[in-house]
Amino acid sequence: MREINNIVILTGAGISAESGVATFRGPDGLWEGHRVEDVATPEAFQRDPQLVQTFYDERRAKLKTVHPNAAHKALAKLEAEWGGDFLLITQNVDDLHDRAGSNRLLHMHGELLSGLCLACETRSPVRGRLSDDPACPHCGEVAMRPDIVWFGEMPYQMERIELALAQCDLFVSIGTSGAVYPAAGFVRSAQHYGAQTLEINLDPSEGSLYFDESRLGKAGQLVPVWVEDMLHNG
Ligand code: BV8
Repeated sequence: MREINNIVILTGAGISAESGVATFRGPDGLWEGHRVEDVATPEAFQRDPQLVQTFYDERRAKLKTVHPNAAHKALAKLEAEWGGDFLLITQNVDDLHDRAGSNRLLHMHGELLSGLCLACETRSPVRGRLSDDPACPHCGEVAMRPDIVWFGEMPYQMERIELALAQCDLFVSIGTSGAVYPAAGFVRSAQHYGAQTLEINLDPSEGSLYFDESRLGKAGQLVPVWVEDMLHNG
C-alpha cells in the first residue's frame, strides 16, 4: 500500500439525500416523476423545451429549501485540513458542496444555478426560472438552456478528471449507484493507476466489486467518521 497523499472523491445524489434532495433511481425509476428520456436529453429539450426548463426550474427553486448535511461539511473540512492534493468531483447539480465550503470542486454534470446561452455559449448565474425565457446577460439573445450535462452529452472537464485519477493514491466514491458512465468507470481508472479505492454508500453500487473496501450506510454518519480517521490517522 503506497502512502496516501493525493485524494480524489466522487459524489452522487446519495450524499444529498439526507439534505432532502431526491435521488434519481427511486423504486419507480422515475426522476422526480419523469422518465429520463423526457427531461434529461438534448432530444427532450428540442421536443419540449418548456417541460425541460420547468423540470430544472422546479429543482433549482428547491435548492432554497435544503442545506448541506454532515457529509458535505466533513468533505469541506478534509479539503481544508488535508496536506496533500485533493479534488472533489460531483455528479450532483445542486450547490450543497459549494455551500458547505468545498473549493477544489468540479461539477462534472453541470449546475442548476448556472445557465448556458446557445447563441454566445457563455455561462451565467441563474437564480430564477429559465421557463420565463430570460435574455442572456452577455449577448441579449433569448437562448438560455440549463447548464446541465444531459445523457448523450460529454461531461465537463474530463481531461482534468482523467489526470487526477491517474495521479491519485486514494479514490473514494460516495452516494452513487454506479449506473451512469463515464463516472461509473472512474474506480477502474484509479485502480489501473494503483490507487486504493473505497466506496461509501447506502447499498452496494453496481461497481462495488471493483472497490478495495465498501462501507455501507448513510453518508451523513459514515463520511464524518472516515474524515476524522483520515485527518488523525491518514
Ligand atoms: C456520455 C445531469 C458520451 C442531469 C446526469 C458507457 C460509456 C459512456 C457512456 C455510456 C455508456 N453506457 C451508456 C452511456 C450513456 C450514458 C449512461 O451512462 N447511461 C446509463 C443510464 C446507462 N452516459 C451519458 O450519456 C454521459 N455522456 O457518455 O457522453 C459522449 C462521448 C463523446 C462525445 C459526446 C458524448 C452523460 C451522463 C450525464 C447525465 N446527466 N445528471 C440531471 O441531474 O438532471 S446523470 C445523473 O445521474 C445525475 O448526475 C446523478 O448524479 C447521476 C448518477 O446517479 P447517482 O448520483 O448515482 O444517483 P442515483 O439516484 O442513481 O443513486 C444514488 C445512490 O446513493 C444509490 O446507490 C443509493 O443507494 C445511495 N444513497 C441513497 N441515500 C444515501 C445513499 N448513500 C449514502 N447515504 C445516503 N443517505
